[in-house]
Amino acid sequence: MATNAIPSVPVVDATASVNEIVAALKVAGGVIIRNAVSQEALDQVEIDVRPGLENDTAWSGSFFPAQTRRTTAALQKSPTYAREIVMHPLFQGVSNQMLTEKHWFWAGDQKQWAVSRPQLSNTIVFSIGPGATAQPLHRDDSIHQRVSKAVDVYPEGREGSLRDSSIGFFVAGKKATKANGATRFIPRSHLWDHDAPPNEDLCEFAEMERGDAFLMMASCFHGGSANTTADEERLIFSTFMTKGYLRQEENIYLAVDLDVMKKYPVEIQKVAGYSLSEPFLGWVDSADPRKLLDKEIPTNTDMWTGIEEPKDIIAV
Ligand SMILES: O=C(O)CCC(=O)C(=O)O
Ligand SMILES: [Fe+2]
Repeated sequence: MATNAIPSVPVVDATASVNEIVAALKVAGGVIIRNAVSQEALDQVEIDVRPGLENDTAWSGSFFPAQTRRTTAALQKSPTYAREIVMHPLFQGVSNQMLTEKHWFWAGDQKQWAVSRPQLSNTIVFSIGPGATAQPLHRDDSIHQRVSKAVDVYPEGREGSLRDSSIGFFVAGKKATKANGATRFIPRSHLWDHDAPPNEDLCEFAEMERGDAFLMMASCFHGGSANTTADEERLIFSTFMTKGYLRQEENIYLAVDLDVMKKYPVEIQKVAGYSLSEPFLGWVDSADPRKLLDKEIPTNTDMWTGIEEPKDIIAV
């Protein structure tokens, strides 16, 4: 594994294309997007989530410092978070390109195509206060039991689409600096072997202005850093998308009330997990699970038609 010539964190503007960001992610494993989310949207999200942060208590284990407060289930608390962060076009575009899978299988003498589109995995707001110690460097893909093999370059085609389970999108709700504990990560560690241990010396800091975002493959080593300031809160809106056939990290079906989910547009309902991973994964009453939100969804009929190859789906 080549560890020389490590690129520092690639930085793009919010006008960058999905293809540009995917290309940078394949090389470095993480990309900063400047001005990803508007200041007005962040103002509203902060109003929506602040009560949840204020009600949280200190973590008593070792994964989070005692000075960190969290609040989850953003779809329950903030339609603005759902619209402006979860559904951010670059986050969704990159996730669709890197996490969608398709395959075909025999049904008698016919080839049938099935597509599994990504879904939301979790939403967590982190408020990390002064005095917080550094989180251990870790890979978030261990929640899905991932054990990676070392590669020099991110594989193309189906092998590439199988490599990563999830992608994270960390939006800065306040300025994130090295001093106040910005997320540090090891560029290119998404290409490493499972056995290779993290090394603090190789870390880069995702320093961000309010509204910037850090997009990261879940196989990258990273962690929140120490907040050594006297009075600065680091506020991060953290969201992950995962593959359509893996279990969501946050149990969104239980965390978000059906009545709240019903009010969202269909595209947000589908991303939240109310959709089938083709051919048959996730049904309710033998039908697309959106039947719980929309009585018009039919039952007792094929849930998908897999006759044509979906050519629009680009494997990474
Ligand atoms: O605090 C951060 O910036 C990252 C948090 C994190 O990586 C985690 O909780 O898994
Ligand atoms: Fe993490």
